[in-house]
Amino acid sequence: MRHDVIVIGAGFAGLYAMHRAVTAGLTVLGIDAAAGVGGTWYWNRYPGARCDVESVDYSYSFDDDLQREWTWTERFAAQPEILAYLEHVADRFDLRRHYAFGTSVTSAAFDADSGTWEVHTSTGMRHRADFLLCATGCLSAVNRPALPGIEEFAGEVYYTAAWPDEAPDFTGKHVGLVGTGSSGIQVAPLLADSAASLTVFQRSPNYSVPMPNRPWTDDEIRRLKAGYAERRRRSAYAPAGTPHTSQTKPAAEVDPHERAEALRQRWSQGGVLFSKTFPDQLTDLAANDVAREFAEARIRELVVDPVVAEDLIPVDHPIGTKRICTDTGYYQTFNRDHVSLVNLRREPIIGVTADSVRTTIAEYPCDALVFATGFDAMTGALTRIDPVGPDGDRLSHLWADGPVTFLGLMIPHLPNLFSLSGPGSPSVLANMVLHAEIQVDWVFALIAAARAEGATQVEARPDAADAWTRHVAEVAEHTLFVRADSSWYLGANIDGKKRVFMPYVGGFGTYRTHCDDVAENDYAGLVFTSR
Ligand code: N01
Repeated sequence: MRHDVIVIGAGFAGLYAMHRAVTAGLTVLGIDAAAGVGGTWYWNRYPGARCDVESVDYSYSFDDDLQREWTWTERFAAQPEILAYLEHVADRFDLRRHYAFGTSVTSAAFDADSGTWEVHTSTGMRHRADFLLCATGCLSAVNRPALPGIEEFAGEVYYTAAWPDEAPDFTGKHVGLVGTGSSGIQVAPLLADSAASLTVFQRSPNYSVPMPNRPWTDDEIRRLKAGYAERRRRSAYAPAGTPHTSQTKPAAEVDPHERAEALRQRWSQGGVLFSKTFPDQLTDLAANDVAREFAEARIRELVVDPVVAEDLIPVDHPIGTKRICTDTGYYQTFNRDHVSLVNLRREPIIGVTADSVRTTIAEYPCDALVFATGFDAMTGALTRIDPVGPDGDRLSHLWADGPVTFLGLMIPHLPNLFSLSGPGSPSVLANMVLHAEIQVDWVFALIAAARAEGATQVEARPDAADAWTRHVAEVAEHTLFVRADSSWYLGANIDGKKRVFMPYVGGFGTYRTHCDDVAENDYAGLVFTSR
């Protein structure tokens, strides 16, 4: 059957795209590999999974009634509550009936004769649509490292990014945790609570700020709801899509006492805000050092064993240039007698046996292995589908030297295809929910404009995409982000992946202005054609 639109994904971006398609009166099919809605919040149901952006900001703004009706219970919502919210949204706007769940898209190709995308699925179905909206997520293609001997391991194996529905029981078990990014740092304290022993295998340490989570009081909720319109107004063109701003003065211009106070305040506010205490913190190494030294002093305070504390302090990146983590008692977990840290930079893993992980120095018995090893981020979900354009151009070839996009949304040679939250957009550096809303609104305005003109095909001009991609790289070059050697922002966590800084660091508000300008200038940079 031919649809106007196919939406791949039922996470924040996919559900909103579905809602926009339905309200625009378009015929639409949604496809998602999961058994239900939720996207990343469906799969990442590991204990401790929580958002590091405040719940009242990390939620849709498009419907006032939805905003008024839904009441977040905590400042930083946990995965079950975020999933319940997305299920509520799906029901409230009757979105589920448009989806094929439990279905993966295996390939997609643009058929020049009919001017449609033809999508093949894991269930053997073929679907066609004029427009293909890929809300496939920037952190959804799971990285499953092929440790030598892993197939011999006789114990249980889990991935935080594909956690089973039925919670595993680690009581009395010797658990090995591989990976110390945001997911590993969140899950470690909870694994330690039930396991007989926890061994954390750390390749690269990360900086983490404690999450000062607490329930919202009734009074706060009343005031938050009353002030929602203003809160959203302040977020609309803000650097990160939240109402928070940084100190206005560069770190060096603030006297040392005031500087320490600003850092203390940001540290106690929690979340990712610490990496933006000063406006120059991510562009000037001296300013970054001030914040970095503050954070490192906190790690040394929290961890009793000074050798372990030093191992937990990053050595390969300025603070904030890899996603800063947010934890609940992570560092203190290493003060527990049954928890140990293995520094893989000193003793790399050489193999896995039936019941242990072996490094160059020792053998660590494990009954269960938990991999919190991240994702083939930003590009992986889409290159695994590998869409093919009308002239036979495959995405994996088009992006062999790094992703090339126009506004992080469109890809030359792949007409009528939109990559939501993809490379070249601020996505992972901003409030993902408002980001999804602005991109989806832009896409539907473009579809309406194309149809109003009688155009059947819209495509990014190669020179416009090259210019945007150069701009994305140039903005990143002026920051410290490019110095983070092991960052997934650069694709450095995946063997063989071209190292290119993928997100747009120019800020959410600036990005939005670029998108507005293109739309207001008759979609300069795009080619409209009719068949
Ligand atoms: O993944 P990661 P994540 N052997 O890539 C290690 C968002 N998120 O799922 O750095 C040994 O950050 C790898 O080591 P290295 C957030 O944006 C948000 O934790 O490559 N180790 C690293 O330590 C976040 O940034 C929230 O040297 C291996 C870890 O595995 C993003 O998702 C919560 C290895 C992977 O860390 C990704 O976070 C969770 C190997 N072969 C996630 N391969 C919140 O909102 C990889 N590693 C709070």
